Amino acid sequence: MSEVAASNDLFSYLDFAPGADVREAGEIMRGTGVCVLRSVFPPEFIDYLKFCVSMGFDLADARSKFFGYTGLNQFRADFVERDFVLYREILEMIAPLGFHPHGVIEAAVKASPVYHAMQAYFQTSECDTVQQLMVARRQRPKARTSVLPFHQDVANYVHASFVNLWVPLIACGQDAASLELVPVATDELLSLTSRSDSLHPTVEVDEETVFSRFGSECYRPVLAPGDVVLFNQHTIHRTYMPPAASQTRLSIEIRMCDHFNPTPY
Ligand SMILES: O=C(O)CCC(=O)C(=O)O
Ligand SMILES: [Fe+2]
Repeated sequence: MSEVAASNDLFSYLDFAPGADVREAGEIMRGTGVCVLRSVFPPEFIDYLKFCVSMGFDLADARSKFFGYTGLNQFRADFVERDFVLYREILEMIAPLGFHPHGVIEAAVKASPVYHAMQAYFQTSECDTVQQLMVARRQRPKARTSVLPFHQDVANYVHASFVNLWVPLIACGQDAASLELVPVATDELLSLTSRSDSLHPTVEVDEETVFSRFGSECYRPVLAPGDVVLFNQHTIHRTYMPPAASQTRLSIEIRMCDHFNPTPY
């Protein structure tokens, strides 16, 4: 059995098949900080998102190359090629082309079982998407700098309380990068690395700190487009790059909060 399959067996209690009681998933998440819901978004929705996200990256890359070519790059440091694009930037780039995905995303989330899991997790009747906290990500197999080390999303957004609906737009965990998550709920903000060579010094938590506090059994879900990983602002996680990865992974992070207890962002 492969290492990843073994890891999936160990964490089958976090893995909810289509038709499972997703309210239970939301409640389990209160104890583990993470769960996976299978096949919750239809292929048409995933295709639409993939199209919007790919277009966002294509435009960002073209812009970056163009400014490099004109020499204007020196004045436009924000146009360097990146492996994440803020969701709001994607909206700005593609709105002039007639694409307005936000209504589609809100409607798809509200019509999916994910929404019931969110209601159970937040113990609320209504949840909202938080556009400012949403990001699309591209993980190329050879790119090293965008592989995120262990972190908690709250490090970037102190005081915020949200759930990340991490939506893979291609199959991941074998041929493309997935996530590695520590299935232990905590509301502690862990201390950041003191390593001077960290590529992500504003979020990185040392692996030794994580393993000594929580053990080294991490959940590395193998995911299909349409599945969603749910985890909260304190959940410890990092990019998992399978040794055989050859595909570029695209994903979108839809972040949601309790409508009656909104995040300050
Ligand atoms: O996609 C990844 O590899 C990391 C994503 C992440 O850290 C997040 O969604 O908060
Ligand atoms: Fe994160």
